[in-house]
Amino acid sequence: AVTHYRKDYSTPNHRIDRTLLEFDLDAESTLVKSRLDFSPWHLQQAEGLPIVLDGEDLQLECVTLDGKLLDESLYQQTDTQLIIPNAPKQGTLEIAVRIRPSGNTRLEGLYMSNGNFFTQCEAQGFRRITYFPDRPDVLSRFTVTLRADQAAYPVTLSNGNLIDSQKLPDGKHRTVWEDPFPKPAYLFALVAGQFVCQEESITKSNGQPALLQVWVEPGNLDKTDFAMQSLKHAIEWDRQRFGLDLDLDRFMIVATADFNMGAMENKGLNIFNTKFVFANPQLATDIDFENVESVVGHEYFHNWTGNRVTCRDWFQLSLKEGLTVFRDQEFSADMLAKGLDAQQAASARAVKRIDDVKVLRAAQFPEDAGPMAHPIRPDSYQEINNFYTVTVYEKGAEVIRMQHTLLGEEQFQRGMRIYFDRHDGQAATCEDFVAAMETALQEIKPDQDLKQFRHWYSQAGTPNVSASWHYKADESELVLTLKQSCAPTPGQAEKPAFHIPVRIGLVSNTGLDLPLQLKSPKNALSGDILNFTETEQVFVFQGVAKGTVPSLFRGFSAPVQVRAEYSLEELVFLARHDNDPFNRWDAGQQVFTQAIFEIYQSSGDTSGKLVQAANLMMADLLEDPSLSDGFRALAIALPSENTLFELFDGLVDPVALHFARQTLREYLAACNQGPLLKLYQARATHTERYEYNAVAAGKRALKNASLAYLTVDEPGQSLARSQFLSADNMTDRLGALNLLAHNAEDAQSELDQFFNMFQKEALALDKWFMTQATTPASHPAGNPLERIQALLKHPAFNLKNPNRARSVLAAFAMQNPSVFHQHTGVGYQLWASLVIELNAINPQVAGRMARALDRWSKLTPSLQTQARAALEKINAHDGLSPDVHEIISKALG
Ligand code: B3K
Ligand code: ZN
Repeated sequence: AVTHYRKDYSTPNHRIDRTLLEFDLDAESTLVKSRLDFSPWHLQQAEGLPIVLDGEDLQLECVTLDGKLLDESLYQQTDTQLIIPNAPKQGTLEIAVRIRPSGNTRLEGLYMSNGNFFTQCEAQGFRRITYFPDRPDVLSRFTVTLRADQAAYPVTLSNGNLIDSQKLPDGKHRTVWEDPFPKPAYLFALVAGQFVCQEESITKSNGQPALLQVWVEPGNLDKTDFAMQSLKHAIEWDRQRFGLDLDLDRFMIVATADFNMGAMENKGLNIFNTKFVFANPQLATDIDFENVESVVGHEYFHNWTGNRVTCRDWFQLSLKEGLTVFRDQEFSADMLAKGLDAQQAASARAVKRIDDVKVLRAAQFPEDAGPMAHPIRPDSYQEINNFYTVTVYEKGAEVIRMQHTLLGEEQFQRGMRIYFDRHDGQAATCEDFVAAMETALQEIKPDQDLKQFRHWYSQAGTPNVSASWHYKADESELVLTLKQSCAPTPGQAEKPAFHIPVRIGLVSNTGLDLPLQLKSPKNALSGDILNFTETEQVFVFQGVAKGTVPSLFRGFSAPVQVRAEYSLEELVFLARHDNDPFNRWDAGQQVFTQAIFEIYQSSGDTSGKLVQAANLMMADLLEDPSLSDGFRALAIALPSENTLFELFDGLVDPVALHFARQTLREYLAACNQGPLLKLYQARATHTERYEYNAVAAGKRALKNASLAYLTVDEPGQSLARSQFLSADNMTDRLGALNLLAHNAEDAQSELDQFFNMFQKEALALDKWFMTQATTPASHPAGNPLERIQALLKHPAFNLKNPNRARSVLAAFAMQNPSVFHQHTGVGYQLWASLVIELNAINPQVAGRMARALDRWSKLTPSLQTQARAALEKINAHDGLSPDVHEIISKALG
């Protein structure tokens, strides 16, 4: 396996100033002709440097240089490149290749989905379309001609503006597209086939109109309203909050059922997984609506952060991804808060923040602690597709958020303007971004810099922060000691201290925030942000009343694992009184976590003091009318099994952990049945029509969170059965179905009804598969693995479709720990054989699925033995893709 290193970056020899592409689209054999105008990268550069083009699985027809056909002695062709040695500094290259889209199951390059053509070029798919310098620092102006059969492929789209459209004699037609903006090849896209669109015209800030279109396969126009609305909101929001306007006359979104990822920000022609476009109340849950809005926003925001300024090389991926995730998170938060009063708005924002942090803790913290740990700006990779990770994306967003915290909104926006002034139209680096922010910071705080802050870009691993404090009654001082450390990660044994922004509050025993008066060190406090920069630091606060409890990392101000010396009483106090909703939620989660661990370590005993405290806290939460429904739904929900697995100090048996969590759930349900029922019923009897907004979604969330407790036994299960039947929306219907399928002895009739109702709706069927694939080991009818094996044989199952594959395989191996980790090892064996099967079909998706055992070294010894056997089975397979090979070999260490 070849490893690529960030330090090896060198500039290419040539620019490609213009790129003309011509496609004769045919499922079995598409002819791709290109005409590339090249010039020297450095003006002073010598003659005779080679032109280096990437290409894979291409059938080369001919190469012409400045009009002269090159015979084979004048170029070198390998499996991955076409090299023209001794090339002139400047000239025109013409290349013709043939490709076979119908055989492309990898879904990278040009492929077919349901008879239509799509492309996916990021990161390195363009090289599967034609020979080209397939690297993000080569920006070119593209003009694209598409020729296709008119009847089979009436709609043909590419990036930019439609400049010509004609019928051709032989039943074919032709369109010509010109993208006014230079772009790297990974932003190229084409789509061709049978589509219909919803469209709307808007007016840009400069008074010019722009056409917005959402294209889908016929029959799906009843699912596009919300995506269109989200797009308009995103455009408006980027204008308002970032001062960034749409730079195109035409902005298109096209949905496909076969897509490796969520969506792709190709210039002016975003291609989306249907999962992040389709939304109507019957088919999409509140979470789906939220995801559609955020992904539509995300791809749109890439138009500036990603496309106008792109990445110099793929090690800089977080430059666009971390920043764009930060932007989409802020967009969603602003949308959720829109139109609410101040208190409701704060609560809606907190709910969004909690949701985002849950993802980070459940998925990114394990990544940072496992064999794939990497800095948000990696130093090396074998397969770049494996580095579209929660670290690069979500931790990357946290690193941007910390800069936002340190600078404040106004200076952060100033930093954004500096960034665009310096780098618009360029391929930039993470360093360029931080340098722009540093300039903005120093405009207001000339004595500060981001030197130490840059460690967040270069160092992997989640920092551990331990916090302890004592009160000096005589001086009315609270002395807070913070210590930070970061465990070794692959290739990084020791790490200098991080610059960690700690948003802090001091909560007095009456529940009020005290004013912050920092005595020492001088200047470490800015507003409510403590700058924590040393391995160990002591902070002394003055004027502190007795009984005051510090609230640390409010709003999750840094992506760290905190161990604070709270007593149980203090945690319960914060869960009741912290004025920061994030920390209030977090304190409660810590109480639940400790209670579950207490049960886990006592083999099921619920009489311990942590369980008792959790129960009292639960009773309080259920009765507290001052909390919003959305917040309360999160506050009463137990931490996920993946989060608990990570938090436990020592080796874990996920099956026993599941049962411990289940025991607490049953105990809390039994003790609080009355209030739970009251909460449920107050929200179940409403009759208003479904609407997606923070308040309505919060209400449904609390209703379903209450039902989740109530369904531990029959009376609650009857409620779920009637909710399933009477639901007028997918949130309530699927919520009930999930609970029945996971808890009731028999949910076959509901599962059958759901199947019959939605058998023509692929995304709803994915949910049907997923519900069953996540049935836990505690299910009363026993052995859910048999059900999963049956799902794999179901006529509607299809490993080639990534959404369907994920709905069973990822659901079972990553979201169903008690079945996946069953002690016999059969779960691991099933996973291994599916990864091997998928490896041959779609290496990129197989690479994702291959990560299910990343954290196997945290399993109990006998499970480790089973896990190793499964990993070795995959490793021994002939013909492993680089994607799967990298993951498995790193896991085996
Ligand atoms: N930029 C795309 C990522 C596609 C990568 C495929 N290997 C999605 C996004 O972050 O918007
Ligand atoms: Zn992105």
